Amino acid sequence: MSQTVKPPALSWEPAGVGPALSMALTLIKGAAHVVVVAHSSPDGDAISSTLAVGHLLTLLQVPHTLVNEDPVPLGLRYLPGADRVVRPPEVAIAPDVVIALDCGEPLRLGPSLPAEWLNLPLIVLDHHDKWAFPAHTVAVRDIEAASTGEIVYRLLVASDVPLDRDMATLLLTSLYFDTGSFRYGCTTSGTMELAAALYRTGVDAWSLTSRIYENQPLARARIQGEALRELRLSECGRLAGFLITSAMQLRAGATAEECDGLVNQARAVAGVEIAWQLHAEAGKLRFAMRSRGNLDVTLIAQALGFKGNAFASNGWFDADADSAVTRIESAFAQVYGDS
Ligand SMILES: [Mn+2]
Repeated sequence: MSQTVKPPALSWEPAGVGPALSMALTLIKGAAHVVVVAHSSPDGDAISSTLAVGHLLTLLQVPHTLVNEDPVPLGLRYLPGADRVVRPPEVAIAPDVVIALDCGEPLRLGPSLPAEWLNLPLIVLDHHDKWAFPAHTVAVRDIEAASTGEIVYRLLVASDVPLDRDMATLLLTSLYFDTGSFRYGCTTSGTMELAAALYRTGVDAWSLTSRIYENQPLARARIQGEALRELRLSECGRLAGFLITSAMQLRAGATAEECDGLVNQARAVAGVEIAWQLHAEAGKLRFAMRSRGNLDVTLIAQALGFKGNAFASNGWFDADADSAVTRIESAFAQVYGDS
């Protein structure tokens, strides 16, 4: 049964969040035109949070435009409002308030966002550790929050508008992505408290998760098969990965975008601690590395000359495929011993 409910306040509130939410709401309610933006190359949390804030602004009757540097990922275009996201240069009416989401650093918003927009009254809702926004920013931050969607929910509660099924769909999607459907370590009893409030609107978990996890284009399924056939496992069994050539993409009928994220399939193999993938894209090789959490990726990323953290690294190789694979495998061996 679908229903609209009054969203219950969460039973805890991080320090400083309450006053920041009131300041944010005052700015929002006084705005003539709000631009809502999240980090470039948006993930499920970034897009869901953007759409959820857009939905809230609609309910509050505040004119707004939703933007992102990059398109909504293929697998998220079914979300309510996804077709409303445009690139920053397409914004027709200059904003007087900007809301940035799921991002602690202006640089991550992408190069086409006009720099002067960051001098406007600026509200940031975020759960990242890093912080580089200007001093005038109204920061609604909680680095313990499992997803930015959780902070958007707090804004909804403070706005005193009802929680409907579309909003619940968006906020649950943000939670599914950033908690790996309640599997990652960031999942807490608080996450479940929020999820319970959202499920109370009558959303059906399977109807949401089947669209996220069992809704891939045929080409994606085929390229996954191609990739897994090429899986290389190190002698110690802790490193696994694959190279996806453009010939493989052609055979599968898959685009480079449809190769994104396949690395998790390599990490899912028993005993594998760190997984990598390389796929041909625009004449180069796109690199991704992911850890299960027991081995740190940072030093391997450094050895390869890429940015990275404990869990992940991304980058590009110009080099030919064979030497790129050799460099990845020797960087692992250098950091973690005999591979
Ligand atoms: Mn996030």
